[in-house]
Amino acid sequence: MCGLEIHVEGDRVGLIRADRDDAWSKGHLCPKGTTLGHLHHDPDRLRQPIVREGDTWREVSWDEAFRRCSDLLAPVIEEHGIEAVTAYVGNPLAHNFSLGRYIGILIGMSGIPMIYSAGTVDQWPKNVSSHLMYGGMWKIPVPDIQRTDLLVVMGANPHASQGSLLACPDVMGEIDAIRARGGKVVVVDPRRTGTAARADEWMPITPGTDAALLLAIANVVVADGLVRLGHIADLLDGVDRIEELVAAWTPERVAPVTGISADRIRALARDLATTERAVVYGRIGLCNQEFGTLASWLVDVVNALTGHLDTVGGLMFPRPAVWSVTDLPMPGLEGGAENFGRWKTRVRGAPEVLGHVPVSCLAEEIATPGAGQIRALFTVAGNPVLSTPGGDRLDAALSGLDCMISVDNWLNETTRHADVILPGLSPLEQPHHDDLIWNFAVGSAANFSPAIFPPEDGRPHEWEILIRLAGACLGENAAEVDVAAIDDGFFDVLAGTRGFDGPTIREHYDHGGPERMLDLTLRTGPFGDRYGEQPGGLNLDRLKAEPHGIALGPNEPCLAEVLTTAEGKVRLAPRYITDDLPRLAARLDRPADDLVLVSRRHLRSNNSWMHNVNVLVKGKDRCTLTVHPDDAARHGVRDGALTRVTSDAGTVDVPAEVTDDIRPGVVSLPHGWGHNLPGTRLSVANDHAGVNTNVLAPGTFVDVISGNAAVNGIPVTISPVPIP
Ligand SMILES: Nc1nc2c(c(=O)[nH]1)N[C@H]1C(S)=C(S)[C@@H](COP(=O)(O)OP(=O)(O)OC[C@H]3O[C@@H](n4cnc5c(=O)[nH]c(N)nc54)[C@H](O)[C@@H]3O)O[C@H]1N2
Ligand SMILES: Nc1nc2c(c(=O)[nH]1)N[C@H]1C(S)=C(S)[C@@H](COP(=O)(O)OP(=O)(O)OC[C@H]3O[C@@H](n4cnc5c(=O)[nH]c(N)nc54)[C@H](O)[C@@H]3O)O[C@H]1N2
Ligand SMILES: [Mo]
Repeated sequence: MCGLEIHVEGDRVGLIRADRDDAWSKGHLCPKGTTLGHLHHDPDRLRQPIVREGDTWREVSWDEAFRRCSDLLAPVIEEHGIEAVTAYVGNPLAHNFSLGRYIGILIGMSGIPMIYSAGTVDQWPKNVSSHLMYGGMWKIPVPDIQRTDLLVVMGANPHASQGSLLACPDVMGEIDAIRARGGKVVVVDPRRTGTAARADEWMPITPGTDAALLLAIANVVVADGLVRLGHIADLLDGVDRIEELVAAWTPERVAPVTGISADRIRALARDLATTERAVVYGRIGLCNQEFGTLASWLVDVVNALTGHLDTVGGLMFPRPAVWSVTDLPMPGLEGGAENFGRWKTRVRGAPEVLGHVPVSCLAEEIATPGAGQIRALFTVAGNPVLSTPGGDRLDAALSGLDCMISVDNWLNETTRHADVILPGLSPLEQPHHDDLIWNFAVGSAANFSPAIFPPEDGRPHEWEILIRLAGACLGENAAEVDVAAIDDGFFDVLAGTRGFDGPTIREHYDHGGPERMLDLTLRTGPFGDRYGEQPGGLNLDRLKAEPHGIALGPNEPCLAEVLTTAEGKVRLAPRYITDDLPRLAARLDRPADDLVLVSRRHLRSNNSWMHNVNVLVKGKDRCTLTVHPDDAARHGVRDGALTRVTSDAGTVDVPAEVTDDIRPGVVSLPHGWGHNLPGTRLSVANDHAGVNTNVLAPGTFVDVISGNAAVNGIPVTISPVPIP
């Protein structure tokens, strides 16, 4: 979403820098953005489909690759049905228009009954709370950090991530600006992060106990008579119920387990309630934990009780210029939680929630023989061997598949198991309009970037690959699928949801694909020209005439229009979630863990896949175990020395980094490392291998009611690795 200025010399990318005139990012850029040229020129990046032949790979034509996909899928489907086929879809879908828009075709049209995704190692708890509170899993309010005077950051480190479920250019600049205008920033995190270092206060919390902290904050707000519902009072259902529920959760009760003193909790609660513009922001540290849904829900509850939901400087609902596929209603998910658990997984018996089960189930569903066994897998822009709990088990299971097809640009830890790899275009060979992430932006804007380089002759776009694979699942030869017809059909469905006749408005176009769909979703969006009904409104041609993009203003209160619950109100106390409170209460009485593991991110990294860019990985090794000096001393661990970390799930040996920037009793590893596996083609990443933290993550350690992985708060032991 940051505007780039890309200088090209012939067919080479020269300098990439921030576009100072960009209407949205105004010259801000993170180090990843400057490396698109490296990704484009990376000699390891696949440019041709490859098919496995025993232990070797052969580059083939697209026709042959597609044909091979059909040949591999057909016998599986014939013998075991489409139920034996699944897909894992990964994070880059969220910022690749071609994939993000068309994955729905692979999933929806192919007949694949269910898929796995990175969602259950990420934001699933927030999806659950939003679905139950507001009536839509993607109706996620974001903190209005540009206009707030008190920001409480819980389980997020925008210093590294640049904001998550929060799109705002130069987040750290905005955090500095809060303080510069006399406001305050508090960071609740077991680690003293780069964000905490720039805040007024760091609250080192015990991992997994944020829900208890938030309940105590709500308790004080209620007990002190500070509830202030403001203009949304009539839109809130269940305030009384919340007041009852929080009564038992006094600061004194939660202080010992959270590690935050009762006085401090009271003061923070009062600050939140009495500051006109204040907001609590919670992110992945609150989701990827044992009580993820409770914590994610309570963030919104506390904001609502203190008058900071749907208000300037509080949590606000974005209004993206372009509506995304996440706006489409999900069949079977009307209503509330009564629709959860429609089915359970075969091996573990995990119930589906919002159509997903814990991603760690995938390994056992592949490895366990019997009716219903998964025998064919698509991976689309995902690297679950590194990024999901028990990735080592999945790694072992993948080689037992009858058919694995990966839509991916690299031969990495996951795709090395594929039978066919179908590479997408480089980020510079395709146009770009950020899609999903505008749903989480502090304001509205639109920006279209044309492709810089033409794709090599005959190379399909990823949307086309996805359509062909859907066809293959239906028994067609993927090479011969009528891509245009399916694309037209999809367009018509989307147009229909906005009250337009697809075939009629298709007359406006001489092309299909993502650009046509982008135009549709822009024109029928809140700022669009509605194909002439709103003269002066936006369309793609107008957007293209503005290379620096178009800013459309900050978020505005709009709760009433956002809500899609049956009664048109916020369900502040959904039964499905409040029923989970006894599990949290039991946590208060559990003996303290000696040592637990949490995850972290680094600025010059992106999950598992940008480690093949030399400028991002050079310098000090970042895949280290951070340990507090007291814990290091207790366990005989020395700074820089190889240290053994063991959990119920596995063991890794990794250099320790002794630092007091972490709470005693907590150690931390970044995720996305563990490269240099045999058969991968990642020359740079393999020289900076690191270890896979997800070997330590037990797949069964989840936030029970969402099924989301708890990769934070994993009990571990540490010891020095003996020097042979
Ligand atoms: N322990 C622990 N584990 C975690 C997390 C954590 O905090 N701690 N975080 C979780 C989170 S939030 C996420 S989102 C997941 C990420 O999990 P994944 O999405 O599975 O992992 P990524 O590393 O993002 O993998 C991206 C894949 O996409 C490929 N790719 C990159 N660009 C493109 C493209 O343009 N087209 C195609 N077709 N492929 C492309 C890359 O080669 C790579 O294989 O990890 C999760 N895992
Ligand atoms: N540079 C860079 N940017 C990224 C990514 C990347 O890999 N690199 N990944 C992208 C993706 S896919 C995502 S989802 C976002 C995530 O963006 P963020 O949510 O900001 O994720 P992190 O930077 O991992 O910060 C999470 C913090 O939660 C803390 N934490 C762990 N357990 C707990 C707990 O129990 N309670 C509390 N209060 N805190 C806890 C961790 O110490 C960590 O500091 O970042 C995105 N941006
Ligand atoms: Mo993520």
